[in-house]
Amino acid sequence: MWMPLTASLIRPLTFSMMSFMSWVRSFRSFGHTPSRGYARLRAGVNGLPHLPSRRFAWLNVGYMRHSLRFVAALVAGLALLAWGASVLVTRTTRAWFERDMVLRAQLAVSGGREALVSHWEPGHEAELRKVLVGMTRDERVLGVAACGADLQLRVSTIDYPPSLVCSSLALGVRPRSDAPGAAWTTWASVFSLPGGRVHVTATPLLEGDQPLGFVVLVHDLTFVERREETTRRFLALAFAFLAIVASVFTLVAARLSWRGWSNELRRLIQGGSPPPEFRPFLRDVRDLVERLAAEREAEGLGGLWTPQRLKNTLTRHLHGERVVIVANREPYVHERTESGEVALLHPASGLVTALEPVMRACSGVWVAHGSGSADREASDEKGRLPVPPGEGSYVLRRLWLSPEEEKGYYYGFANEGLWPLCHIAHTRPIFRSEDWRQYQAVNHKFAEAVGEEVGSEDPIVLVQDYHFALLPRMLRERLPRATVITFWHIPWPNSEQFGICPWREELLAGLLGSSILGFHTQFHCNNFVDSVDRFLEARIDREQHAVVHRGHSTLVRPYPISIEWPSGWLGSVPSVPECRASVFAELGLAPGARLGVGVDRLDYTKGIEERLLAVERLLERTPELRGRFTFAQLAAPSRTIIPQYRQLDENVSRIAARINERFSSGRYRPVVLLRAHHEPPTVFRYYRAADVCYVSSLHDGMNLVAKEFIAARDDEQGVLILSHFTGAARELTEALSVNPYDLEEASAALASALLMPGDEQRDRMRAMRTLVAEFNVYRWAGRMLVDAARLRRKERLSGRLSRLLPPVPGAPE
Ligand code: ADQ
Repeated sequence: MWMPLTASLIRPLTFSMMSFMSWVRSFRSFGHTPSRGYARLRAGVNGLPHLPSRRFAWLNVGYMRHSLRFVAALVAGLALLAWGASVLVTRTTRAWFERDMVLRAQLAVSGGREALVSHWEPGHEAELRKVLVGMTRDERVLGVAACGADLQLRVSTIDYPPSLVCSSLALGVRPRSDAPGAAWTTWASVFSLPGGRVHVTATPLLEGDQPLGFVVLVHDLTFVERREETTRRFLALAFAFLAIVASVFTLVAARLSWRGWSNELRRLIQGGSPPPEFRPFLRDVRDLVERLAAEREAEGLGGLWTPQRLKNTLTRHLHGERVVIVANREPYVHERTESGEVALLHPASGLVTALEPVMRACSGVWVAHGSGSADREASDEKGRLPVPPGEGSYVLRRLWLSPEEEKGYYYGFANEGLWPLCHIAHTRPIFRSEDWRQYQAVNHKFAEAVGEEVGSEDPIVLVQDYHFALLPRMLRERLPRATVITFWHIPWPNSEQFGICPWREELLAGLLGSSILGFHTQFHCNNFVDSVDRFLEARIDREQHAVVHRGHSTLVRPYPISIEWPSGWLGSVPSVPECRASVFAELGLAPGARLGVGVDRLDYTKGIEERLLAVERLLERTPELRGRFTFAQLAAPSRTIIPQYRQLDENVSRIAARINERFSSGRYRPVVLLRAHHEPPTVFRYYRAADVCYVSSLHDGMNLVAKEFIAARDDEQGVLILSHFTGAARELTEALSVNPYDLEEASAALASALLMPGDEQRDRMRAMRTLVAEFNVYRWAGRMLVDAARLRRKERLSGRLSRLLPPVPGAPE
């Protein structure tokens, strides 16, 4: 695998590694979203043609910088050492000198003792001075004095400093005034005099036991200081020399080993075999090369991901393999209206919003439950029809479910069990064994339908969402060589919460039939892996982000979903001023009024009650907005046969009515509840008309309404208020982020949004538009398909290898 890597691949690789490292550094230091960091990494990879022409030129710059850093550290260390050594040497030599001076003084006094004693008596001053002068023959002795037992100066030489008086020196020599001669001791000290520092020794002069007085010898200390200075200078020079020699030797040695290392690397690039110490490093490099090469190839010429680019990726990596999507919701619903006509509807579903453009780009088959009242009439006897109508980019295969199946599988197990289990919205999950039976049966039914639609033994099947947790394993058993990519569109709870599901092991095992299992965030991946760890016998490979269960490996990765860019619906809506005018006319708003919007399925996870309560709080605390601010809530009825959803519908209506009762005046109503399914052009018209869009989910895997609002605002105006508890909040950091439960915070955010200057709105909107444009749904699908392609290549290679290897005796066939 390694051998065919050419120099031209390694050079970009090394540069990419640098980009990667700088990305990691900047990512760490700014604590930014991975997506931004990733964009910067990509920018580094795309900039490859501008590589410096000299091989490893950047390494030399880096090498120099490292060398300088090393030399600076070495010199600083040695300087510190030199300073410490000089302090130590100075102290030691000074102590030696002082001890030496005391000995010399004692020697001088004991040598001249006889002469001193014989001339000590008064009247012999001239002779005594001569003796003292004799003692000053040593040039370092500045002066000598003889002090009597009465502590008065007897005689001194001419240079003896007058400030050194006998009575004060006696304090050191004679411990007490009545001390006997035996108690008198030699005493020494250093004094600072105007002429410099001197060393003074006072030595007692005794006759028998009788003290006659003491002799004071004053030594000049300047010569000691001169010697100390010389020693210090010598030490500094010696250490400087050492620093230079050590630096040169180390740098030369490092240079030689670096050259050896890079020669070895070069040899490897040219096809040599790696020495053992290189192998772990090479494994990492090879992984990185493969990943970057796949990414670069997938990205083609760079720039935005488009349908064409996704198509190219599919052709290049998966040889145009037919993609089969399995989702409960169909992208087009045929409904018979009250007037008897058949209407074509686009369902209110984040999954459909994201996947439909992908399917248009990839072709293939979308297998879904045919839920529309006129669906059967619109499809052939197998439930197939080409879509989008008039375009026919792919095939929709509808599956018919009986009312019992729909009740048990969809409303029961999926929406009364798994949906509340996975969302922290304080609604209890309900698990009924009859629902579970239907869930198993319907998953089975879909597995059979997929079997009919795939065109080969190793198809690519994209399984969507919590309705099909068992399907991946069923497909694996039916089509062992299939690549099954499962995407879980809602959060995955922590293992403790997940553990309350009576069929937790079956669900986990079912999902682990996938080749790749995707979630919106790393956090949800971690929760899933923790659940596996807790409830299944499986091996978790944290390095590869994979789970190996019953001998099959599943990659568990985050793929944050997005929307198509630019949005196809923008073509069917008028300009922003026209949208605003038409929406204002529909709602009966005055021209200067301010408008907020919310767009959701009527679902308790979306925080619609909290949103309306925040509007109420806003009007309470900001009376000047009464009569001027209107909040329009587009709410598509959803899962209405489930009691909690009916209850939510009632609550929302009640809260809206109360707010309207409190703050209405004349024709003004602060809350407009548009409880209906609206076709995308209407939804986009509202997005474009609004001053603010408030997404207040209590828990949401991603939330595509937030991204749609951004896509709709090509005028770069409008403010997005986004709940912390959405996956989108991790990417859209320029939105006003709120805790929807905190009504004070949420109402304050609404007030700030309405006051936000146009420039700031533009800056925030522009940043978010750049991000959504880059991280659009084609990129989301492209990344999963490229990962799938890599997996298929690996499996094919290992399959080929196992066919080539001789069978192991005794091993099972
Ligand atoms: P949903 O829960 O459906 O998706 P979301 O991602 O917000 O939530 O998508 C809702 C879609 O429905 C949007 O395209 C929106 O325009 C549309 N819609 C909402 N109200 C409507 C109305 N009244 N009329 C018409 N259309 C309406 C699930 C997860 C999300 C995840 C998506 C995609 O719950 O967390 O973002 O899947 O993975």
